Amino acid sequence: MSNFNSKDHPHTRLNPLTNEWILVSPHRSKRPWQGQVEKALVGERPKYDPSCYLCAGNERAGGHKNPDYKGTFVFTNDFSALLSDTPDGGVDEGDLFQAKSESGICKVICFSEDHSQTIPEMDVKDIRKVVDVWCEQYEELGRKDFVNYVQIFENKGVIMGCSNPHPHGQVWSSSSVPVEPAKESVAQKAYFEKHGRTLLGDYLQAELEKEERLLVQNDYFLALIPYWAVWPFEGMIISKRPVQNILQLNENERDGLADIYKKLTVKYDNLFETSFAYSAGLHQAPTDGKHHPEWHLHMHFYPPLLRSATVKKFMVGYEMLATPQRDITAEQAAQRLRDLSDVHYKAQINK
Ligand code: H2U
Ligand code: ZN
Repeated sequence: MSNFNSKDHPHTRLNPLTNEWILVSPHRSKRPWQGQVEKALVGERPKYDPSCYLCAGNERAGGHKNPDYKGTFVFTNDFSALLSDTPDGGVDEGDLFQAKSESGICKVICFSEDHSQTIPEMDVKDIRKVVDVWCEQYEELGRKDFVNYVQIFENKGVIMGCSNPHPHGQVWSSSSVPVEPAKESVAQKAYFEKHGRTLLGDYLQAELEKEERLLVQNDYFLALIPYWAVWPFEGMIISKRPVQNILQLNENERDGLADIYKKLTVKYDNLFETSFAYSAGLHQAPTDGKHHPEWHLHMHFYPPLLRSATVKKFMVGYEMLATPQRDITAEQAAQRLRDLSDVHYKAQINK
């Protein structure tokens, strides 16, 4: 009989969404940590910042002026990485030099006119407006002939390269399906063809039974640390109903998405009592005009913090050259987040 147990012994785990493996080294998390557990000393932000390019009424690059908006506000990125009028063509010089023209549209979404807010501090009814904008953008951009994928995401926090604390996210739409969703497309299609059910539908059911990686849930969505998580507190939100994209969500499910987005990010902020940085984004079916029954709507959260408000995990060395590696297991990380209050730490202080 094998003495192996995944709580103590080094092992690799499969990410079935990408068909890639990660390395888990649980024995290493037992080594002592002598660093401080610091809280980030960040002052309160004003509700309006005259120097912020996302605040209502202010000027952006190129002389554009934001309207006096309330709630959400969407504009085309003034420094778009993709352009809608790229000429067709590319480079085709044998196996070694390949390039393809790429078109697309990039937008910025302000989540609120209130410069001081973040998702975990916003009311669910206001986050719902963000979900509605995501739906509008997926529909409007996805409808265009040259757009085959719509990537909605949020970069939060300076350590994630976010340029501005004003609550905002982005949408980049492109003519090709980008690398990460393309890998997930292949894996989900293979699973659906084999089982006749979505990969994430089956995964969600299994995790509901196992319980050890669950974080929070409501009637329509579940948030968990995936079995194959790479980042210490990596999270995933999965829709309980196997929908292919956000447009298929009904009114209650849209509210449910806003609710779980807040619930998960409140847990995150409470972990180190800091505004928890991450890159997060939706993954959903390509907008290539084809039917995608294999696709199952979900959202990834990739937060870099490891031990405190200032100590992050570095994806360097072995991770860059060989395989992504983690010390604390997904189960330990989930337990820590589960044990935290569901009330935002700032709201607890103000009570
Ligand atoms: P971050 O989410 O990474 O902070 O990016 C904000 C985007 O805002 C960034 O892509 C755009 C940048 O190009 N931007 C404008 O469109 N107009 C501006 O005046 C400044 C920044
Ligand atoms: Zn602002």
